[in-house]
Amino acid sequence: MYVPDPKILALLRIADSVVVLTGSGVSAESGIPTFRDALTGLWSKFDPADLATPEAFARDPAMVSRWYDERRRNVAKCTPNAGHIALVALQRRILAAGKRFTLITQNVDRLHQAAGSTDVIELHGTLWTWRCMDCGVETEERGPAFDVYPPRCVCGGPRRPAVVWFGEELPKHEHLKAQRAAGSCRLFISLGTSAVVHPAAGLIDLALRNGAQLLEVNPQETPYSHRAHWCIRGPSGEVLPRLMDAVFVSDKTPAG
Ligand code: BV8
Ligand code: ZN
Repeated sequence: MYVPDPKILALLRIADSVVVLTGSGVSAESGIPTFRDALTGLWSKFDPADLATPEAFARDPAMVSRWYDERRRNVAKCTPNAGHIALVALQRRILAAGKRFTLITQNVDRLHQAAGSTDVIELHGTLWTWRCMDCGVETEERGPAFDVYPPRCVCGGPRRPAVVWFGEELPKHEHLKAQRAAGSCRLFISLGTSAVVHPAAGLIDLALRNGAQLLEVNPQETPYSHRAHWCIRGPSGEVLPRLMDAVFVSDKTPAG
């Protein structure tokens, strides 16, 4: 049973600026395979990093768009888990105290928003939006499978998921906002990410360079574990609610 360290509880209470960076591990307990596990079943023979590229789409737009649409429809069946919900409580608590809270995600499933998180910085876009390769029109897709792959735009152009593929630049505005937050926070929480994809993982370096304390929540080690001030080895759906309870409950117990 995980017992929160009193020092991390104190920091969660006093930090005037908290940044959380999430990866696909935070959605694992909602039934969404992590990015590195994303290729199950018929996709298992592919490496996700090979499919999540403009080259793969150019080579086989039908297959790549089908993979993304299958992920979209799988996510549609999933709901936020206790870890997502604990992050909403953390954001509300910190904002209510007049302090700064920034949630940065590499995830493309929008489960943070579904749980109630606001002002989420999406570094890698989202599965729910599809963009025409010819005219650039973007549309939200919440329906059943497309009737043709790649799906076609009204202008006739092929449409792709509005995610950031390997080799593509992160959305400038989002990346800048994330860098500003990471570069000026007191506490940086790396949650459910293998922290190997850049430039997103570089935000952890930025936070450490600015003197932030680093908390890593992940069942596994990552390349940043040895630089973290605290590592909590466990699933976010279990760890976060306990952490929030410990911070909030002790806040509520009468002093003395
Ligand atoms: C770019 C969208 C250049 C698509 C994704 C240095 C600097 C800059 C770039 C690079 C660099 N070095 C290398 C690069 C190139 C590359 C890169 O980082 N490669 C890696 C593989 C080495 N980066 C890029 O290409 C980036 N673009 O650099 O452009 C440029 C510059 C200017 C002009 C033009 C071009 C773009 C990267 C974005 C790629 N798109 N996603 C899609 O989703 O299909 S990345 C993909 O990986 C997902 O977004 C995912 O979120 C992300 C990170 O993976 P994780 O989320 O961490 O998932 P993973 O499976 O790895 O790990 C899951 C973790 O959860 C594990 O640690 C596990 O232990 C943990 N876990 C499991 N269960 C739980 C849990 N944790 C908590 N609770 C649980 N229950
Ligand atoms: Zn079009």
